[in-house]
Amino acid sequence: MPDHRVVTIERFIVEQERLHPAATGELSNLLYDIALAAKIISGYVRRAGLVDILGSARQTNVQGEMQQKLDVLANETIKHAFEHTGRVCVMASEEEEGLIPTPAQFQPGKYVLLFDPLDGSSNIDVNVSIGTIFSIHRRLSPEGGPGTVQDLLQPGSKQVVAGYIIYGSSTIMVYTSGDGVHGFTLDPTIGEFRLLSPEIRTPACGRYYSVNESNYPRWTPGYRKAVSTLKGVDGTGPGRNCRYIGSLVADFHRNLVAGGVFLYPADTKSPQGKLRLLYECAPLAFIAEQAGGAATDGRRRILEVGPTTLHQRTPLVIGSKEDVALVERIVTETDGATA
Ligand code: FBP
Repeated sequence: MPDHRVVTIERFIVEQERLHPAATGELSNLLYDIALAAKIISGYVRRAGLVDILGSARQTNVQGEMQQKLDVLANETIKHAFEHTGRVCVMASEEEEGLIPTPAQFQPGKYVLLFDPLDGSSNIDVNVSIGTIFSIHRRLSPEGGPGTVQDLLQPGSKQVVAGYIIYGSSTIMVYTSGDGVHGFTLDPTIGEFRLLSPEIRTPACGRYYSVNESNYPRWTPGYRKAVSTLKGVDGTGPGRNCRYIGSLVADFHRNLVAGGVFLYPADTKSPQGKLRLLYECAPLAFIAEQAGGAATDGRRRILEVGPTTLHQRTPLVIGSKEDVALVERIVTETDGATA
């Protein structure tokens, strides 16, 4: 007998809102907007090989990377889903250089949205899981007027909501609003996100480590030693299994659920690290900590890093608490307390 008790994301959000008597419902509506954008992008990804949306868009983004058609489509889908709602005053995307203002004909709202429209771009054309990452803050500037860069450049500790969507064997959405981490799966038979993983907790010590080891020659001695320890080749403990998909959201999600640590250290090619603080690292750090895990840049909590530019990069060590602490201890002992 199938379980008839379906908890959709809409119902779950309403129930969460009841926990906050002062809530106006605007944040709930923002989460509905994200779920809608996720369903639209999921539809594109599912049909990617069948319609002409694979391959390069023949233009580069602010990072100097060649944009994929799906990058552009996902970026436009998210902007369109939010610009008219009256809930956000300004947005920023990993794919765009400057801030994205709310069009003049729409009322600017009290929230700020930052997003990576399609994470794992290098995996789009080879049918490997990709995703969307989002982060929501309250505006700092006076209500009613346009949002500003200062509204966007807030430390991760000020996030009110953060989450990601994975377009993989199924489409899942995982988010936190500061009351734990909850996972939903898109049920194609009803077109709704269903609550299947409430209260996700990540094991304190994991069985996986995830890192692009081809960068090993460019790492500091500290990171070389830390990864050797994770592999168990320095005899200090049992080795963990290596898993690296090359899509941050997919690597992060596996480690969140099964336990493990993901690392993208700074190296001689990317001295500030590769991953973006505002669109990738801060939102996942909020989720990791809410699930009992941790996230650092090798020395500091990612959530304490104060952003100074929209496309700032940072080293990242994220996942199971004890594994992150182990890497941080080895890196600071070997390379010193300051980068
Ligand atoms: P984008 O695809 O959003 O640019 O993200 C960067 C990313 O693809 C991450 O998803 C992933 O963890 C990393 O870069 C892979 O980098 P590399 O190919 O150097 O291992």
